[in-house]
Amino acid sequence: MPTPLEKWVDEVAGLTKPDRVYWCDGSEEEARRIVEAGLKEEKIAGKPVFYELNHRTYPNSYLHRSHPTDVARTEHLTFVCHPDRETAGPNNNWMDPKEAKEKMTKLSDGCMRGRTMYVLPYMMGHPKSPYAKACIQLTDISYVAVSMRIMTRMSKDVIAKIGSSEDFVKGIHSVGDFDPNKRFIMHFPDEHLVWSIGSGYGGNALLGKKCFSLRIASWLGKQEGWLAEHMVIMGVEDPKGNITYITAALPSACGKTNLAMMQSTLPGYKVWTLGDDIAWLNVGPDGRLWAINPETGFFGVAPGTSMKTNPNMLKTLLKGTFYPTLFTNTALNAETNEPWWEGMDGNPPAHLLDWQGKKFDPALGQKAAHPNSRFTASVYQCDMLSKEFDNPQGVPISAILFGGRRTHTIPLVTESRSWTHGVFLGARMGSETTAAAIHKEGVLRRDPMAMLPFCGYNMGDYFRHWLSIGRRLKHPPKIYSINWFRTDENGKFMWPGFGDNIRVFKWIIDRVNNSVGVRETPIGFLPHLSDLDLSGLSISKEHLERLFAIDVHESQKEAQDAEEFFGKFGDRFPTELMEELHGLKARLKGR
Ligand code: OXD
Ligand code: MN
Repeated sequence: MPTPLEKWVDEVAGLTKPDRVYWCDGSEEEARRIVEAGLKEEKIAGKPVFYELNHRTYPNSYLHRSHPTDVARTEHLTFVCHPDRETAGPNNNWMDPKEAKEKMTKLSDGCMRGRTMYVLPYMMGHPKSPYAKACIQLTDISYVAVSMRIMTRMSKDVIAKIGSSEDFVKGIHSVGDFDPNKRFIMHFPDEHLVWSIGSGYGGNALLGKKCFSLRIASWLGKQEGWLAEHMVIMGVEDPKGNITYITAALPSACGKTNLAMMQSTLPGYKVWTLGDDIAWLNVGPDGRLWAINPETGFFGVAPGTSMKTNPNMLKTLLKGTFYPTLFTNTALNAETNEPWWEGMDGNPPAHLLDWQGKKFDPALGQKAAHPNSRFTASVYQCDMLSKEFDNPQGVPISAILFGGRRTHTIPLVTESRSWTHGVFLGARMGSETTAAAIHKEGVLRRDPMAMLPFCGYNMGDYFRHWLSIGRRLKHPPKIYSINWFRTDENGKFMWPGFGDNIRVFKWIIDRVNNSVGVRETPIGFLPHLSDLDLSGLSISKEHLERLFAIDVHESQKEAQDAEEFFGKFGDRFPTELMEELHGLKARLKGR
């Protein structure tokens, strides 16, 4: 009698018609064989899936060049298929599940012909965590199979764990023919199923990541009483050796990976990394909020990663273990066979191939590495990995940070007045678009809790869920708004950022320990400037004051804009947060 898992794999193979079905065991030897298939047999638009890099300097590292039309997440082709549109909410594209299944069945007929279907068994979360989920992804490309082995706990034990149960998370993935017109990423939250075709790019194709661990998991969390969040998890050790655990939500392109691996500039303070992208948060029996990172890898943006911005990431990439390290759409130094990207230390090499493998000509004014080029590396290669990383319970969280790229209005750090006010600060979060993005520069996009593209249900309900979690916490973390990106009249950043952000963390830890006070302002609690440790930093008093300045007119405009955004969620937007908004407006008016 076949198990439900075997039956499902047979059914998908019957539809997609691969030449071979291969069940992965997650071993090192197997990873080498799959890389080999990507080097020699499998092709993307006639070219190999992997190129071997210089293993003397970049041990066990490979370059992947994606299909040129397939370089980023495609939000407009991403659908959340709840039975009704209202449950998906205004924050998601919606399709009726039946219609979506019919569409995907048609597109998938024979889509794996000539290819191998890899069956990938993996856990999101430590297998001993009660929050861990057993998952199976089917894919027809070695790049995804190898990436998933880095990003998740992949092992044949997961097949044994699933046994004859029907309870496992399903992912069906095929690169199809990479046709952007036949590219869809469909989520079926009630079936714990993600079905993706036409793309091999990370967020569209590594289905354990954004698709399951955020979109579907946020829906599971809503039903089961926990939160799946787009957050960094880090431990900050003080000079006495006490470690405070903190999570931070920032939209894409605001430096989450750099923050997670911050190299402290304050003597005696040290950061320990637990995750750079996803946090699952639950209310522990002790009434505190606990966090686990369900992933085991970093899938970070390469351009801008340097010894100045993130020395620890570079060290991680160069470490080399039996997990391969992958570089996707970076440029290549043709002389040394090493990856290269804009913002790396040193001058551009003389003989450079661009991300598509063509000879790079700087005169053309284009970038050599794709702006969204990536590295994929195991967390176990990171020297600053927290010793609690594999603790199935996770770590207790003392502070939650909500940030974004805001050149005006938002102070360097603001403490919320309460949990509800903190949820309000998260809900009004936004970030200004950068020149690197396709959007107009400097346009503010609201992105509540950095979850707008990743919340798998109506965000009005999501805000309510955050409030209900707060009611269950006996010892809630303090919530902060942070902003490293305020600029002066010449457009120059006023705060040095990077390793100096530790100074803000030190103040937050002092607040958690009740060792410093605050100033009450209309927008929340601000530090007494003398409580900030600025030793070794040359920053004038006037400059510092401007980092915390509240312009009443700008703040009123900000509140107005947030109100318009909240209006999109209609009746589902919680009254408690509307009251926070009205309270803010009244305080700004001086009433
Ligand atoms: C990511 C993203 O790739 O947030 O992590 O876009
Ligand atoms: Mn992310």
